[in-house]
Amino acid sequence: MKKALITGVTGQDGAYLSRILLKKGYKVFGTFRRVSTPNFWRLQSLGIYSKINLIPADLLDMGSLLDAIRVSDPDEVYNLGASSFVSSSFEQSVSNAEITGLAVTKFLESIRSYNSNIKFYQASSSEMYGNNNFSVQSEKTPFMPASPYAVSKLYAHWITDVYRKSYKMFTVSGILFNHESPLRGMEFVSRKISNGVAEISLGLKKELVLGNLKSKRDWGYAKEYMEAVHLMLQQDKPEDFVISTGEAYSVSHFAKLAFETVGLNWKKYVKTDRRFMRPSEVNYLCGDSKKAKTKLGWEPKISFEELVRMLVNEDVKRWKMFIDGKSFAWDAPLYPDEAKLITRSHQDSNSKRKKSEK
Ligand code: NDP
Ligand code: GDR
Repeated sequence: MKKALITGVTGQDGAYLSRILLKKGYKVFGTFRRVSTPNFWRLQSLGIYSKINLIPADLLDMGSLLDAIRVSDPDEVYNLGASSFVSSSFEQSVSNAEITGLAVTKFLESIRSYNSNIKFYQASSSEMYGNNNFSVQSEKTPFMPASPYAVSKLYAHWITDVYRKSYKMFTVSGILFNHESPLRGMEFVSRKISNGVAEISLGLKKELVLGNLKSKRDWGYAKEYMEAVHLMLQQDKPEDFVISTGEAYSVSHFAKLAFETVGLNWKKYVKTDRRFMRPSEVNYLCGDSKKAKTKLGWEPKISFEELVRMLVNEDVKRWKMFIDGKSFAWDAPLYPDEAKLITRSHQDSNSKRKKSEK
């Protein structure tokens, strides 16, 4: 029986990847951080919580990573753990660099000293391309990161490459473009929109406040993307792959389709506020995943329209269950109101507003 160790098992991708590996007969180990309130709702909602062998570990703590490797003795390691919200990397740039970037060297060192035959997957990101002016981005496109998160991911990406070349280890990075699902965190624009649309359609909320409506992203379905991730570690040779749909749409188009799903006109409900704009924005990302199609036999199946409808319908279903008093291990009621959070971006936008009023 193959054994896999996943960091970030409590996150969106960790949950889907775990389910794929369990179905394939793997013994799955997942690391989790001790937090004051347990956050296993994604694993619970996929019905796999009891099947995961949980190991407490923190990417900031090398000893705990080494222990996790020793305890699980894995054939494959998937490093999905990261501080993954781009906006908050502007406010917590140092911890982001340590968790998302430097931790990867600690992990690779731990693997090298325990057993350098372990295969390692690093969750790289399309954010690394930043604003590079290429109409599509492939494995060969130069990187131009535009956020502390993207810089940290780029460090992790290159150190993974260095360990592959220097020590002949099987280390690969998947450069994944945005991928969403009903298990997506609600700070991300996809779920923020689908959840907001669900609440508005049920009369629970009157408006949806967003940031930059013009930026374009290449959005796919997380479950399919995790299938590609597994395939990357089954190749004969370690290689990096872009995973994307090849289609980019604006945030406003996402909102339009989401409101149409419940028969509403988005223009009546969507407002914008500078507090949700970033100090530096990536305007356009669109991936070329031809290499994945050729070598992994992978291509996306779900269309953008189907993805948007899936998210909205699932959020409507969850809110209806909530209204009916049915309990379900889901996230929305647990999130603090974003508009009440005091962040640096909020203060910056307030001071810009005050200056412009003078
Ligand atoms: P999530 O934010 O849903 O999950 C992130 C995971 O990382 C959580 O399990 C979180 O644990 C864990 N984590 C955070 N900090 C630490 C830490 N200090 N030590 C250990 N674990 C930690 O992200 P996704 O599932 O969406 O993404 C998975 C990976 O893929 C991330 O690395 C992300 O940056 C990358 N990625 C994601 C893309 C996407 O569109 N989803 C696209 C490209 C790359 P906890 O629950 O305790 O917070
Ligand atoms: P992203 O995802 O930054 O691409 O990173 P996010 O959904 O946060 O933003 C996508 C685009 O939407 C714009 N936007 C808003 N974003 C949020 N979160 N909230 C808003 O109100 C809002 N209004 C407009 C953003 O400015 C941006 O242009 C995701 C994460 O999963 C990363 O971890 C991953 O590496 C990349 O995708 C690929």
